[in-house]
Amino acid sequence: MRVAIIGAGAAGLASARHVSAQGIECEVIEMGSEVGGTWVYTDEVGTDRFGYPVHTAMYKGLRANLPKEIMGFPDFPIPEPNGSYLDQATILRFLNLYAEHFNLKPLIKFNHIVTEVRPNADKWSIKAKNKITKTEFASIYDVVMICTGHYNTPISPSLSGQEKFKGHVMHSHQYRSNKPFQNQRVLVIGAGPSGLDVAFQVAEIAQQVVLSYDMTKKEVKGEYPSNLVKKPQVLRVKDKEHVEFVDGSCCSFDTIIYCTGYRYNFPFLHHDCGVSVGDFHVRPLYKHLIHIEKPTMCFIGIPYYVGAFQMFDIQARFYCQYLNGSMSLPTKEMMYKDTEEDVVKRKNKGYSEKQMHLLGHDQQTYFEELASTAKITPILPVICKIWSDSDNSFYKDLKNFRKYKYRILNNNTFVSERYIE
Ligand SMILES: Cc1cc2nc3c(=O)[nH]c(=O)nc-3n(C[C@H](O)[C@H](O)[C@H](O)COP(=O)(O)OP(=O)(O)OC[C@H]3O[C@@H](n4cnc5c(N)ncnc54)[C@H](O)[C@@H]3O)c2cc1C
Ligand SMILES: *[C@@H]1O[C@H](CO)[C@@H](O)[C@H](O)[C@H]1NC(C)=O
Ligand SMILES: *[C@@H]1O[C@H](CO)[C@@H](O)[C@H](O)[C@H]1NC(C)=O
Ligand SMILES: *[C@H]1O[C@H](CO)[C@@H](O)[C@H](O)[C@@H]1NC(C)=O
Repeated sequence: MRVAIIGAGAAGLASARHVSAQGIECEVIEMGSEVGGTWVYTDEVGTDRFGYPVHTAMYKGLRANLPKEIMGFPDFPIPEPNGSYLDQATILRFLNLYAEHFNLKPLIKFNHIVTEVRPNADKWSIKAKNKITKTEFASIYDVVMICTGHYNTPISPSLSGQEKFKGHVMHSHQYRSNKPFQNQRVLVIGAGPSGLDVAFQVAEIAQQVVLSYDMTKKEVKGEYPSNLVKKPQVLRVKDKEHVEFVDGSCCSFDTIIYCTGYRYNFPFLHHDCGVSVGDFHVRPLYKHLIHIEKPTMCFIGIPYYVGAFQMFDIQARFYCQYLNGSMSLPTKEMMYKDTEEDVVKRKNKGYSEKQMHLLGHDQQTYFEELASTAKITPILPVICKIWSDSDNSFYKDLKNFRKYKYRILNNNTFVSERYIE
């Protein structure tokens, strides 16, 4: 059996580690020149020096918004000695350590961008292009694991009257540092993790920052810098610099930064793969993971708002139980039924069509389902408890939440205490 793993970010690395541990031959195809995916920083935005889309949204000075105690892999924790909230370079170093520890780098074909995945009888034919030599690569695999991430194709809504705006307009995907915004008036749209983090960073240097978001949905509390104000949604762009908000107020800006998220995008999937990819969903997947019609294809990392590395690990182990014959899959009908039940549960909880892969505070339930279905080691409850605690602190006190350090006491309990750097 030959397995192709597309992408060498955290998800691809966890997959390669567990697949190769089965003694199964696997090859990782990665378009970048190093491991780490999202955690690799580059000055490039838009397209890279080879003319391909830049993958990463990483920016200077990014510190993780989850503590290191839950950002490692279940049996390969992050060894750093000090505070809980690590910076980008440290996480990237950790992913390299992981890849070296499990001897994964020799499995990776770097600088190869996958251009097509297509069914070929009961196998998969994959085409890739070497970005440096421009030569084509093609090969046939029995199994394909798609680990290409989903924070790389930005969504930017168009504001009414946007064409009138003469300032700079960008998406957080292109944000690399706060330097360009010195003394500017900046409008940040969206108050998710990126919007908040970017707004705080830009406020350090800008004249004024306005953070615009749907204030009826989520209250973002805590202490704000004095030059950062919150406003409701934009009504329209009035002229070359003025933007009017739904509360009737109006301000002028030099720059608008959309922090309005990303959509799923797998441009290399041939139509015959039978995967339906919408902005906010990928179908038909069993457990958000296995292609129901063609189970030799899986996606690692589709769910979001989750302890990502922990999830990649348990998803990869779940899939390996299937690959190595320890678990057989239910019938297609049963898998569709299972997926449909999940959709109904979500609707009953008030989740929208856009939230079909959101886990959040329910991630423990998902992990338990994977563990009990495949009879694999579960993710410890303490991990999900820390995730929830950290997430609550983020929204309660964005300015200070990273000053806490977590300590795991046992499978179920933790303490967090103020940590002086
Ligand atoms: C700004 C930002 C901050 C974040 N902060 C945190 C945080 O603090 N904590 C946390 O847990 N998570 C955070 N995340 C989420 C983060 O995305 C995950 O932690 C994780 O890194 C995702 O891993 P991945 O392997 O799924 O995807 P990626 O890291 O995106 O890796 C995908 C890989 O696939 C490769 N690839 C893509 N397309 C192709 C192709 N066609 N051919 C070949 N290779 C391809 C890419 O080059 C890349 O290396 C953050 C995300 C962003 C964008
Ligand atoms: C951790 O803290 C110690 C003591 O302050 C310091 O010497 C060390 O360099 C720090 N380690 C890292 C990785 O930051
Ligand atoms: C903690 O969880 C692990 C993994 O599920 C289990 O093997 C171990 O026995 C648990 N420890 C305690 C004290 O319950
Ligand atoms: C699949 O195969 C063996 C049985 O031979 C299991 O004991 C393993 O744990 C393995 N699964 C995974 C996920 O490694």
